[in-house]
Amino acid sequence: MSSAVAGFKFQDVVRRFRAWGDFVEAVPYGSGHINDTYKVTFSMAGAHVHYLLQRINHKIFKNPAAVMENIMRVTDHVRARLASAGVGNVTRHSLCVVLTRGDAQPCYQDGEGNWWRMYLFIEGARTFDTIQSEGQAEEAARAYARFQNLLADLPAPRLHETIPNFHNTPIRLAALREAVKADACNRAAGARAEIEFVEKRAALCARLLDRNARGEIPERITHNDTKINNVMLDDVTGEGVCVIDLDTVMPGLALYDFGDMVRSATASTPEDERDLSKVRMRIEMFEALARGYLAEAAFLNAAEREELVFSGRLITLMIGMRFLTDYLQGDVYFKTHRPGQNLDRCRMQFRMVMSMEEQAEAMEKIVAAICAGQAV
Ligand code: ADP
Ligand code: GN1
Ligand code: MG
Repeated sequence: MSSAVAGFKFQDVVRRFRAWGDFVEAVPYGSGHINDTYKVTFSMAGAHVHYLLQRINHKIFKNPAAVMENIMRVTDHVRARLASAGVGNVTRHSLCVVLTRGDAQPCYQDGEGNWWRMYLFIEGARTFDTIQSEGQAEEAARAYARFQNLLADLPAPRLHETIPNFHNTPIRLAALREAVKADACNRAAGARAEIEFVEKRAALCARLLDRNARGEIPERITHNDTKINNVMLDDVTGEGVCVIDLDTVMPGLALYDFGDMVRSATASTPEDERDLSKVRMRIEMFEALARGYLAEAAFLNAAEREELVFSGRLITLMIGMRFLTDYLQGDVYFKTHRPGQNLDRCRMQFRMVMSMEEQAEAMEKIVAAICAGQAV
């Protein structure tokens, strides 16, 4: 029975929430890079019930109350839309926040300044760090596109930007250059090839934002962290059951979401693979993603369709730049489990960029064929 993992007295935290029964245990869970996540078990009159407890990383999300306000609005809206469409089992298809006892707040701040939140635990489904089949890629892409569809009519006001300029690639490039200049940990010399890799591609960074500024690519409500392990797939049917990890749902470009799906779902290896000879963009996974996404994302305009392939390359380059920046700054942002892991993650991303560059023409043909099929 782990009642005090990582120094926290979980009994004291969980009793703040409207989870009934007897606390049994809290076990670290999942492989996210940002928050601390625990699977919590309660016994309700002898039956075990699970919840998902998270300590929000408030160094990264500097305004946790704004994050939770977004999440409440988004999940309430998604549930209402699903219910009015006659979808059953709605609480399995949207994250459900468990409120605090008494004051009914979406999160609880403890005496040490930690912010905690609790969700219903989605049973009978799981996430994958590396996907195994084209069916999984297609289902994941469908689920993310449905999520974007469901939020298209979210009433005003605009959602909070929980991390400003999150996908602003020119700003990410400037941050990398600053980190190289400061070289706080004397690591830049060991990452020369990676820094050069980025500089050679610097001209690509502003492409989507420029088209956005010209009014060609619209702002939408997007997820902004559509890594493949942020969508739960049903254990039996394989269906995309629920989109999770909603901290970064905010105004963005739909292409950021498609791009991050391409980055994470087409990868042949884990994100920190050191044997780069194993790393490649699996084109059959790309085809499945594009099929699934385009089947649901009828809202995409011509300019967005034109940039689907490019978005994968850009987001992969940008996430690689972020891993590199964090490596140079001393691993202060992403969780790491061994020395050099952020540099390994960066190298793996850049190998994926190369693989996408090599296969760009074939990827474009796939998108064109799917779009042509839809036009018929
Ligand atoms: P992070 O922001 O650190 O990535 P996530 O919110 O993605 O944290 O949660 C980490 C992992 O916990 C997910 O990849 C998923 O496997 C699991 N998880 C998150 N929310 C739920 C939930 N409501 N039910 C079941 N599992 C969940
Ligand atoms: C983080 O939270 P998680 O692990 O799903 C990061 C993403 C990166 C991803 C890379 C808030 O996602 O932006 O793409 O790691 N989330 C945040 O694996 O920075
Ligand atoms: Mg996550």
